[in-house]
Amino acid sequence: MRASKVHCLGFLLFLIGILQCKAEARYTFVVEETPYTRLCSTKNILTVNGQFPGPTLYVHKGDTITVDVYNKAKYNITIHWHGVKQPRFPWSDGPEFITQCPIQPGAKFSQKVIFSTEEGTLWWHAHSDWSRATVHGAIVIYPKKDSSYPFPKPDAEVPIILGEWWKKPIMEVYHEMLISGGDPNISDAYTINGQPGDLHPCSKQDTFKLKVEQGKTYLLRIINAAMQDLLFFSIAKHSLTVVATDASYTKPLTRDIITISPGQTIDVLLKANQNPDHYYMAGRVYSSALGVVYDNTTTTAVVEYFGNYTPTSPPPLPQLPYYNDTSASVNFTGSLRSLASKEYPINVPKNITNRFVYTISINSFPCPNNSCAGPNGTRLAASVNNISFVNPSIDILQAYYYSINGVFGTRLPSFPPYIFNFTADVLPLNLETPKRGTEVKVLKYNSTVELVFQGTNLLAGTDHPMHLHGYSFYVVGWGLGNFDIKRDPLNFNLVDPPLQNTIAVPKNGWTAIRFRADNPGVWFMHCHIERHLSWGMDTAFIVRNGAPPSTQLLAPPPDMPPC
Ligand SMILES: [Cu+2]
Repeated sequence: MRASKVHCLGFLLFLIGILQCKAEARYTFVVEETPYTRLCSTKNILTVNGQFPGPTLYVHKGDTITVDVYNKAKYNITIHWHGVKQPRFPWSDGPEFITQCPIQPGAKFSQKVIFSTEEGTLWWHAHSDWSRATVHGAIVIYPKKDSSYPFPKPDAEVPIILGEWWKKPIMEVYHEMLISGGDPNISDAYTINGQPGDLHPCSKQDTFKLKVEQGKTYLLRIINAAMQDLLFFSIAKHSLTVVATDASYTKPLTRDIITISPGQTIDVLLKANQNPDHYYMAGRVYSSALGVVYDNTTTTAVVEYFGNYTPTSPPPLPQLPYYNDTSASVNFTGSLRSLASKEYPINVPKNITNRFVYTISINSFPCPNNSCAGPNGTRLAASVNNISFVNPSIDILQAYYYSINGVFGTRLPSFPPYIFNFTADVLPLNLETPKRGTEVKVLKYNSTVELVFQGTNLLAGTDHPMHLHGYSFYVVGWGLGNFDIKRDPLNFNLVDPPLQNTIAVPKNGWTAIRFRADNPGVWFMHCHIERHLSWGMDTAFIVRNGAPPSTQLLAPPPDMPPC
């Protein structure tokens, strides 16, 4: 009797073990250099498991997984799970010098990835130097097993990863920019699922093809993994119905063209409802900065209907907006709405504890003898409330957790330190130079935040896709020109604002977001245009612990990469 009880207990523990193994799946990411050929030339790129784009992670809402990241390359690396909130566990969030020091060549870091409220599409990418150009992949988050989509189940699902390719090694492009102080080299092509497409040399045979059957519906999980630019995207003779962005469902929005900013994900339904034929899908840059060079090429893939027919040659190309068509961009982005239904309710903070206005600017520092490659011999920079972010010596999370002084400051201004006509055509030169610093903002647990990003026209006003780690936020308002603190809040959308982790603040305009600071930790916030990030358009929130232990930071894992 006694023995059988023990046996039962043993069997029960065995079962629980199996269940846990199932809930906590393990993946291996080996970061290594792999030769890839694009645009008629071959170079070594950093990959995960030899793949470009990298492997797709498939999870269900609420899963926790572990990814064992092995660095077999000769560069430092970190991996970030973009849009995954990692409740109470910033330790494996990934941004270099914010939540960890890099994984050094030969080292390994086991990263726990904790999914909670996210459902839809996210992605993972490197978060050190510019390695994310090729080190990235999709994350597909299915609904919980007993649940389904808030739209008819599509017949098939396909990740569409938009990327950016340089013939030069990306580290060279990055280091040349740092040394010269000027703009980086523009890319040679954009890519769809790693391929530049038919309009580029030596590319046609490998162009990505989406095979479709007439009458069926396809869920395209579109990710903008490009480094430097917002992109317009469209499919010839087909409309796209947006159903989610940044792993949060939206009211269906049907458009011929979408705009997607670096960091953002957009799920769309594509109905194969045209004559069986070949049709191009295409992506092209939306670049709003005056006088800044950009990659003006078009990337394509082909939607190919099954059946016996002679395809139109070449296939029809979609019409994309002009390169600097700000109204096309804001018209789309400003039309996104949360589902805000009974099954998918929203929870916009109404009583605001913390009100902030952050200017986001392109700046410049003087150079000795005007010897840099920025405007008038200066060095290009960028800032948040006039502070250009400097990477600390060790990561901010470690310094905060172990109370190590002198690593970061907590004095990021809550409001712009200088008030001027932020979006004027001409601005005094003396406003161009920011301060340098590693300043963050500390928030009380469960306090609420309303943050207005105010774009400025210093040097060259442009769109800034601002990304916050550890949270999704409600985009409650936006406008062109200067934010009016009295008038504009009256028009905020508190009914069905979209819930996003990245929002493109329009050129010479502003965007207001709200969130509740209920995830303790250190959370990076930065522009997702890679050169702006490198120039200092970055800061972080430190969200303090709450009183109950269940609202406090979890302990660090034993294998945090050493600084
Ligand atoms: Cu930016």
